[in-house]
Amino acid sequence: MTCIPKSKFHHPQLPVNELGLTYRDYEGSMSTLCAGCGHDSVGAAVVQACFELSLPAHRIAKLSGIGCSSKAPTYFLGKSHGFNSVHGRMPSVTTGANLANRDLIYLGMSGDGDSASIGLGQFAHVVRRQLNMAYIVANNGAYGLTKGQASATADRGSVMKGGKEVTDEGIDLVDLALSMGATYVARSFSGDKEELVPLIKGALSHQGFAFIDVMSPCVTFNNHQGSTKSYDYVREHMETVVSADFIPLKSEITTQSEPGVSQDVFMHDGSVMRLKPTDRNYDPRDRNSALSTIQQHSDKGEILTGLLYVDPNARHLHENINTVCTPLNELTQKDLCPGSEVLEGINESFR
Ligand SMILES: Cc1ncc(C[n+]2csc(CCOP(=O)(O)OP(=O)(O)O)c2C)c(N)n1
Ligand code: SF4
Repeated sequence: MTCIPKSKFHHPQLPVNELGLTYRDYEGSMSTLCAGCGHDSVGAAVVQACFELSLPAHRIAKLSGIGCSSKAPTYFLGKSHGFNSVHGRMPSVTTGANLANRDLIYLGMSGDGDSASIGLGQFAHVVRRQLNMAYIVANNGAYGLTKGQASATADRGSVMKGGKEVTDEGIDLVDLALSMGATYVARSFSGDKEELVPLIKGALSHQGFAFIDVMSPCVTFNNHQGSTKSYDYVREHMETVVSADFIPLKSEITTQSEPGVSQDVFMHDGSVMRLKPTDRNYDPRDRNSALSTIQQHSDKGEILTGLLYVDPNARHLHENINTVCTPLNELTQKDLCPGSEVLEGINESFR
């Protein structure tokens, strides 16, 4: 419970990162989610990723909408900036914050209801604007917080807890993110920390819009037989097409990528995603082939996981609209209002 404070004590020999911080320093309040909820594992993976990247807490801003998934940021990165916004409106709040201060690392945490139902319009536009952020959806195919109604990602033909079959086509957010121009797209499972942590590290380091759809089962309302978002179903149907390892810029690359087995993709900031496609014909730098492969697998009821698409030459909103490198919130009155003479000159140039 959040009213029960977490103990600040930890084992004196816990490993520390480059900042001298332990994993515990990246945790948040005590979780109030149901025991076994996938969202807590997603939070733990975020903590692990930020610890391993040695990110200073004050450089991260975590934003969310409404839902159990959107509550989850309270339980990680307790020393970072945080904003719990309105249902489905996290993207526009993040856009405003990012435009005002481009120097922070933006982490959006959302649910499938938050992003694919009420927030679908906001989701589509934040992708096409290529906001520089990592956007995680903890996807359980249901509205957990309001007691288990089907969300827009629930698959057609799957059965909800009350016994009703879903009759509408489900929305695949990975598909949508790819079509709208996301430059880093991955899918994973809350129960697979080994796969998820490097994907989150890559997303936080990506200079562009990074999206991760995490299958994150709701143990209370959508973990029964007939659900396609339960722990059992996801475990039985997931197939990793490209496993990724993240090598930060500062680290020495000690081994060579093996030709035909793995490939190194150099990101904007010099860090490296080392990719191992399980299917030799799958190229995670080819958007069209990613789209068709995901579709083919989804038709067979399979869930393709791993880093599905990456554009190492990605651009983001600030580059597209050519803003100054200084964060806008640091500009002074003098920078913003250079005086009547300069204004006269600008007006003159339009005559
Ligand atoms: C504008 C508005 N409409 C509806 C709600 C009610 N509501 C709260 S959370 C939620 C759905 C949450 O589902 P999801 O985003 O999938 O998160 P989960 O709880 O499953 O993690 C709804 C419909 C609300 N809070 N605000
Ligand atoms: S209701 Fe579902 S989504 Fe919400 S905390 Fe419980 S298990 Fe998680």
